[in-house]
Amino acid sequence: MKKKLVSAVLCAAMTATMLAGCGSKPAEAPATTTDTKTEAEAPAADDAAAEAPAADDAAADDTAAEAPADDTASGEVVTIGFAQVGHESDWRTASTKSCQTVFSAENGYDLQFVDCDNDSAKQIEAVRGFIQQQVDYIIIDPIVSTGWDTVLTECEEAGIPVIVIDRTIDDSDKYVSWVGSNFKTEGLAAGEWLKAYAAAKGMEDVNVLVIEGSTGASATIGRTDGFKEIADAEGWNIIDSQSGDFTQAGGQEVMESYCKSYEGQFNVVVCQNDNEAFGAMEAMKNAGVSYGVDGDVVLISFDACTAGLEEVMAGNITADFECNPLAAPFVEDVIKTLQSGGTPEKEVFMVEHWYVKEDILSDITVNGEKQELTVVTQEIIDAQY
Ligand code: GYE
Repeated sequence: MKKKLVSAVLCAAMTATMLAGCGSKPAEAPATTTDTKTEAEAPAADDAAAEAPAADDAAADDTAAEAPADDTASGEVVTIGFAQVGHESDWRTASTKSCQTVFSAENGYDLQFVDCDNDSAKQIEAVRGFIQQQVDYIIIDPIVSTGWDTVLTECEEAGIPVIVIDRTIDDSDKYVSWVGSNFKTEGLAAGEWLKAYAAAKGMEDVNVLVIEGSTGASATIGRTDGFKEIADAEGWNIIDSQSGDFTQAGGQEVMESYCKSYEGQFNVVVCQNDNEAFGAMEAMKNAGVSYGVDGDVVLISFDACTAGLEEVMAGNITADFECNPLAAPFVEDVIKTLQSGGTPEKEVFMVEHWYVKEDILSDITVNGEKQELTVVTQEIIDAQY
């Protein structure tokens, strides 16, 4: 089915849901904008332990807001094709689970899920397959940020709205909404944190090795650019920067070669996701390099999924910059807005926190805005995805 009448009451309730936040930290509203991109919201000042019982509140909101997508009168089910990046990381697993949970049969959806295995050609084919199946909506998490205009034009011609999640599409605007994170802000935050940390610890030289994510992914581009902006301004030495493809094996392989090539020359390792950090930790351990809060090497990571936060709490990852994968409730809001004939927000930004173990710094300034650092607790880990 393509169009459905939804009551004004539902419409209002959906707006409430949109503003209610999502997942394990639903009390916080994501930033939204209808025109240009804005920076992600500052992390909440209080830590998760101090937050109101957010999950329960949101669950209540959701219940109030959610009429099942299944039109019970007609028995119609909303069919969604989801072209997912792959299965490379803990973050990806959480993202897939979020979509499968929200777009379940019980909720009135038929979710056609394709794991594109990090293969851009396969992802374009998946989208074409969804067009052939005449699904109602297509969700794309773009493996790479370019090469999209032709297939998005095909979606448009077929009258199928496309919703982009997580990574951005940078060479076409033929999609109705994007829900995700500001990756450049994440990279800037990592840089600003390192700047403040290096000053607090009296680090004289900052010699950095970067393990990038997958080449061409907007998450990689944004985190690299953001961190580099601060590194350049501070005159840090970025010794090398290579892709670990967002995997543990990739992170380990790159770090093994770094340990051989740059023995004794580095004191900071930046991994662009937790899984790469786990691999880098293994490589450093094997090479006899100490890392983390008591080690010789400052280890920075991104994502802050459960296992990543456990390593922060253990003191192995020095700082972890969150990327929230629980976009699906917001995608559902977009779909419900479309169902009711409304115009959804063009961009919805997820809310994120910056996690550390030590409490020597309480905040950093990112894009001229004060942002709190959150000291990881077991309670936070238990609530994380
Ligand atoms: O950081 C990484 C995943 O696109 C933000 O992709 C996502 C990234 C995430 O593989 O773990």
